[in-house]
Amino acid sequence: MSLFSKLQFFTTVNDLHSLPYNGLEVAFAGRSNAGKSSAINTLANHTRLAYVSKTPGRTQHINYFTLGDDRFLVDLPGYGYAQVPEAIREHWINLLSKYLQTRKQLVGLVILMDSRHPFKPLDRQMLDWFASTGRPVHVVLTKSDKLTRQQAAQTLASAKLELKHYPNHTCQLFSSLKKTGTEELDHVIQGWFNRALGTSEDTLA
Ligand SMILES: Nc1nc2c(ncn2[C@@H]2O[C@H](COP(=O)(O)OP(=O)(O)OP(=O)(O)O)[C@@H](O)[C@H]2O)c(=O)[nH]1
Ligand SMILES: [Mg+2]
Repeated sequence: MSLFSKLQFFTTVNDLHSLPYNGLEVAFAGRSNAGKSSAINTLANHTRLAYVSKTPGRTQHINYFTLGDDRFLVDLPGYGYAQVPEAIREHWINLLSKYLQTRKQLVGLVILMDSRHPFKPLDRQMLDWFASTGRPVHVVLTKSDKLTRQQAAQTLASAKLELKHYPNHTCQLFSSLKKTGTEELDHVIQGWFNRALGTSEDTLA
């Protein structure tokens, strides 16, 4: 059964002091409009669990969703949106930096990038901040429905090359619109939780 079938909204927080204390979590990071909230809805097979909008910069808080058994999925505020006032952008970048480098409960990071223009400077910055923890990263190349089959294959191949220098980093194509890539993403996240909990995937499958 999908890990996400019981996904439920848990809480919204605005600063690092208010993060839930217990449990393990996997976070979704990415530029504003990359498709983070859409991907969460797609995984949960629920159209309006996480807030999606045509206006970039909508997710301006940290939204926690529970998967049950003290496991959480975290929808982080999008970065890189020019229309957000400088002071707010700076607040979130500082917070993301600290969160990625210090959050002990974070067992793995999913970075979502629009497959038409991945690996922007701020995406690389997130990769670098999190690399210091030695924990795994999964890059999700979103909106793959906007690419031809050939473009999608090329994008995936270059993303793999980009990630060669990072140990423990994987990537995949994904489309919320077509619901493609959901099983692979579900599997990666489930694997991280299982490893962190010290359970083999076989026993939980
Ligand atoms: N074609 C297509 N559009 C998508 C896909 N995923 C998301 N979108 C669209 O992209 C826009 C942004 O999606 P969101 O999921 O809100 O993006 P986000 O990363 O959560 O954005 P912020 O909350 O601003 O950080 C919306 O208009 C979505 O409908 C996809 O797989 N294919
Ligand atoms: Mg969002």
